[in-house]
Amino acid sequence: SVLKQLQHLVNVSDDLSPEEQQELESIRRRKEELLLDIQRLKDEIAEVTTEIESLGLSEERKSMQRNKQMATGRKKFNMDPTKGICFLIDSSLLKNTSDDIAQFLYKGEGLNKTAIGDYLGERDDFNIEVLHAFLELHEFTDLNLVQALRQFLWSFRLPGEAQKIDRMMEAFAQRYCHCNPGVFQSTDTCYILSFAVIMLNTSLHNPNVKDKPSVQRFTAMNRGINDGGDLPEDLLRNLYDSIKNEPFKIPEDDGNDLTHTFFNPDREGWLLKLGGRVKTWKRRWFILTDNCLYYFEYTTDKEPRGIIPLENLSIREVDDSKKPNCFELFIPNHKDQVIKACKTEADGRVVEGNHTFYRISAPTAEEKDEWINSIKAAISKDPFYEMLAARKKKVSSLKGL
Ligand code: 4IP
Repeated sequence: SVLKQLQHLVNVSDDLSPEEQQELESIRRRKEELLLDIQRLKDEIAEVTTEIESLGLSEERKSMQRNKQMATGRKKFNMDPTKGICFLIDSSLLKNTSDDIAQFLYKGEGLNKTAIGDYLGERDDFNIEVLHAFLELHEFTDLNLVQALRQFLWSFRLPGEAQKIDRMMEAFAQRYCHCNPGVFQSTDTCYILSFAVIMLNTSLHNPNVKDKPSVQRFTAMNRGINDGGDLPEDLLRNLYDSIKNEPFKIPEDDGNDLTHTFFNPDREGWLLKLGGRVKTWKRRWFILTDNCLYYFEYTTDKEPRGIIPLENLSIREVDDSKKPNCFELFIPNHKDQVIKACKTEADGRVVEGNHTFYRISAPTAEEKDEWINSIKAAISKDPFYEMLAARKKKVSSLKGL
């Protein structure tokens, strides 16, 4: 409106009185000032707009850079969990607190579940702290043990090392008991039953395990584990049914998980065996299972001809002038002692064996190596069973109190 007024005055300026001329002049000045103000405002707006634009751009650039670093961190974590975590902390993408790291692992975005398992299983105090923080993110309230285990075992992959598994299952048992007070007498009970359930899963669903346990057997196997007392039969029956109906889903099964560790498939095959007293070579069907070597005359035989418990035995490769690919089972440092074993005589009697060593020949060098490795694995003390045995002992000793 000022401009309009001005225009009008300009049009009529010739007929103006000196006062009006003065007023006109002042209006002209105001107009110029106004135009200058407008220009200044426009400049300011332009400046701010550019600033906003450049700000947006650098934010975008920054977030792109962060994403890139995050991806690098994840890759590093998958290759070496500890290095990956250090990298993410150094890049300020992760706070150096057990809670923050636990959150990161629990979310697990782009992370390899084996690497998560390795990190959580480490013996370092800080890793143990993270493990407990990680478990606190799991909500087990009102879940039965199988449901809780399903959730837990899906969030990472159990490492193969016994001590790591022990720490993780211990932390699991503590968390489960904390969320469900009163279900078990102690965390040891929960720990032992968790293993029993994992082993049951394999027995029921691994095709290599021929002998499928019944619910009665499962219940019987878990007698007395509740600090000397029995767990309610309903509870055990429910767990059994749940596993039977739906096996555990275990992430990225590359053959190195807990179920495989516990249940290596049995080795079986034809081998030649040298007699004890009478040194004749006999072709026998051998089966390696339960830390014992069984041999049969025919693959279809129900009863073995002989059973060799592997406890206290050692194995070595040997050269034989008559047969290739030989190995021997023997008692270390007692070369003349008869190995504890049994065999069935031709008349059906079961008698003790006569061998101070068992010499065996495999059909190929490869099979010889495989047998040696499998037997060695069976002979060497199984840390998992030891670990479980220790718990069971602890629990049953409480019974005596
Ligand atoms: C037999 O030789 C067989 O080799 C037996 O093997 C063997 O028993 C006997 O050992 C040996 O005398 P003959 O058949 O020529 O009599 P298998 O039982 O597999 O047939 P082992 O203990 O090796 O099974 P001794 O120790 O009983 O002589």
